Amino acid sequence: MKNQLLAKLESRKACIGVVGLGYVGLPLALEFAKVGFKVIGYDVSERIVKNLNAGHSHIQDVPSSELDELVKAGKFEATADESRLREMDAISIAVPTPLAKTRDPDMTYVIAAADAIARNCHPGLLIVLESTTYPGTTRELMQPKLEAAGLTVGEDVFLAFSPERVDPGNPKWNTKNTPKVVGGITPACTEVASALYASCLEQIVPVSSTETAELVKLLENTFRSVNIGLVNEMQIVCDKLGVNVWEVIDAAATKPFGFMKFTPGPGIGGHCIPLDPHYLAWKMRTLNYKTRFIDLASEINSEMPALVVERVAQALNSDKKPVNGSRILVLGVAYKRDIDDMRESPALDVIRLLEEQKADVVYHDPHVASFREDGHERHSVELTDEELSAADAVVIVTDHSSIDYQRVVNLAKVVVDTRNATAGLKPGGARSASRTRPDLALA
Ligand code: SAJ
Repeated sequence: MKNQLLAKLESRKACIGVVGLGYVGLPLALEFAKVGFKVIGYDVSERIVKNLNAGHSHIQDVPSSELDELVKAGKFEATADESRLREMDAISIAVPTPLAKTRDPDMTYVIAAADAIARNCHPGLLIVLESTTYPGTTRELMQPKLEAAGLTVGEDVFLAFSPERVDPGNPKWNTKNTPKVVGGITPACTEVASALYASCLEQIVPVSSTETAELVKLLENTFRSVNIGLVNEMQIVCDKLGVNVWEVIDAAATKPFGFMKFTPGPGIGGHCIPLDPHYLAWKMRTLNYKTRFIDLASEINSEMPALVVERVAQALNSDKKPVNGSRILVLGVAYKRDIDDMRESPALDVIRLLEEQKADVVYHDPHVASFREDGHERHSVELTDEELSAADAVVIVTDHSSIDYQRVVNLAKVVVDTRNATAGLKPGGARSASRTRPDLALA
């Protein structure tokens, strides 16, 4: 079976399947199609399937022109028909793995995909799970389903894990040139999974097991969460000592070795960093081990929005204004600069906390025209001179590059800058409360 599959991959005669056509699955599907494979993308959304087959891409990194060309060439087609899985020789699964409100893994989508594949699997099939998940998922959740279908993993079918490393909008690193870690249930699984990705990706990094590959991803993103937590704590330390944390970090970053720059902020957002470490924490809890770094970083990072609101209250206080009834303009609500993604954005917490104190909150974000939260729609206000000068405080939560921060400083009464976006600007009319202690605020 292994040699037959390797030959099909080598000759590009294999039919490749991708389950889940989002920001991970669609770019991956097209990389396979571009090297000559027939690719079938499976997604449960009929709307996405219809649009893709019409050549319309819903993913920012996939131009519709490229998609349309591959659809017309008969190299890529999308389907919502589960029975089409039967035609596939190799399947990569890239479905969401969100966390439930209780911070427990929500494996609904992975289980649905695994069950669909188990209903349609056949000897000679390779399955690779890409979704970020707790260590052990591939072996404990996926393998039994294949064996229940009467197939032996490593002989009849092949099973591996390969973490997705897609950073949407990254101008330098993309699906093709980002090294791809691959770990199989057996060496034969690792071999065929590596051959699958080697057909279209530049660098393959085989590892000895699925747990190893699952942990690689969790280490990568826990590393970020912990280091962001560290610099957020440095923000608190510097505020109490009246030191500018940004100056400390920039000077530390001149160390040419043994240091990596992270920057403090209003908290962490996105669908990776705030969530991925909790997959590891959850698994270790089942083994009666408390992953203290993960828990502490998460604790510090999630208390940052409240600290931002405290800085706003102190800034208003120095103008003898209560938060209650003050007009606050939140500048930038996406979870990081120059994107439109709101998932887990700390701006949502900042707005909620301010409104709990009865502030009158509006927002401006050039990338987010509107968003729904707690059941009601909010719309970005135009960044007019009136809007800027009418606000009792302007809070920079996300530092989009397209904003003229000198204009903000000139017109606003007070600016709370959580991203150091106003560093080095000429002091305008605003007093910048870039520290917890406004008496130490820069003029
Ligand atoms: N953040 C900070 N300080 C920092 C870095 C980030 O406060 O020094 C905040 C951001 O504002 C954001 C959150 O943390 O709210 C996450 O930022 P991120 O730069 O980690 O961006 P993400 O969530 O898009 O993370 C993705 C991840 N990619 C994958 O999981 C494949 C991550 O592993 C990448 O390292 C990251 O992109 C990247 O480097 O851009």
